[in-house]
Amino acid sequence: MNYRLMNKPRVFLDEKLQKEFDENGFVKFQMFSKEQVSRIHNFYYKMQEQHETVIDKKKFHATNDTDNANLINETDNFIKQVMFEEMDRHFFNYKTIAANYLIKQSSPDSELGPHQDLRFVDESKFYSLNIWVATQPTDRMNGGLRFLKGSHRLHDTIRPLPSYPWKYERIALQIPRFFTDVTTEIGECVVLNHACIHASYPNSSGQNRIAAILAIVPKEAQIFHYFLPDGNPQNKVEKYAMTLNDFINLKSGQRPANAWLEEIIEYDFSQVEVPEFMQWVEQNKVEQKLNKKNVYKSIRNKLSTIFGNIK
Ligand SMILES: O=C(O)CCC(=O)C(=O)O
Repeated sequence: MNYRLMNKPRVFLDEKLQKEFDENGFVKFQMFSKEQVSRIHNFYYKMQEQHETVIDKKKFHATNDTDNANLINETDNFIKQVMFEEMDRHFFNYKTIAANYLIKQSSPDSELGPHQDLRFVDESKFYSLNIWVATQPTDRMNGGLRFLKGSHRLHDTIRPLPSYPWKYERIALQIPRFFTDVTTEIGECVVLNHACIHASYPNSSGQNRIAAILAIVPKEAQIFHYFLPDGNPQNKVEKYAMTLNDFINLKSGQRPANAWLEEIIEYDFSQVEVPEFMQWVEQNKVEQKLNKKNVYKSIRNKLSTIFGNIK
């Protein structure tokens, strides 16, 4: 088995899934049973009251946003317990970060615009990813996911908190017309590279949309939290080496209390402009076509081996 793909350690057992993930920045497949999904669903409702302390402020929120260390810890344990029943059938050489619920209330304000997730690892050598599973089928009516295919390869970006000077802010309005929508059925998960630009539709279904996520990284990757104070003084990003406990106790907007400050990085947050983005879009289209051709070729070759020459 080829352990490294695109010079980064692989985590998928299935080479086809790994390839699609590497090329597109996301991949969807059936991972959970209905029964597992309904356990994830029911646990959310058991903890609903503690969870929904932030819903007046945020129509989309994660368990972490509650700043409730007990709830964050219990949720993390529960989601991991269910997901671990399936993890080793699909992934290897990984370690987990945190698990969360992502709640999207039915509201026009629940839309998530184009963004990249936080950076957890040195992305020149590794990637980090979310396993995302919703507890009901999803589509554009109830907060379905959307992706800019291949965008994890566009730039090596640092995405710090609480200040988040996003490198793609100036082109954010251009992005949605190039999105690929991903619908899901019960038990299907979407695995997404944290560096891939993605978004989700507002939920207009009249019911909460509940999803669970688990963040994982290749086993040998050191996990970091990138902190940039509000006001973004001189683009000086503090890079902290983190344990899971540091994440559980991390308070929004604050430095991790006990984590080791590994280095201070002066990162260039200068913006990607429209012409550069459009050039990338064109080039990416060509690459996607080539990839499709190569997939077709390899299927042809396999069939030829089985059935003799195919015209
Ligand atoms: O659940 C959603 O609607 C968005 C998910 C997302 O952005 C993520 O998992 O990074």
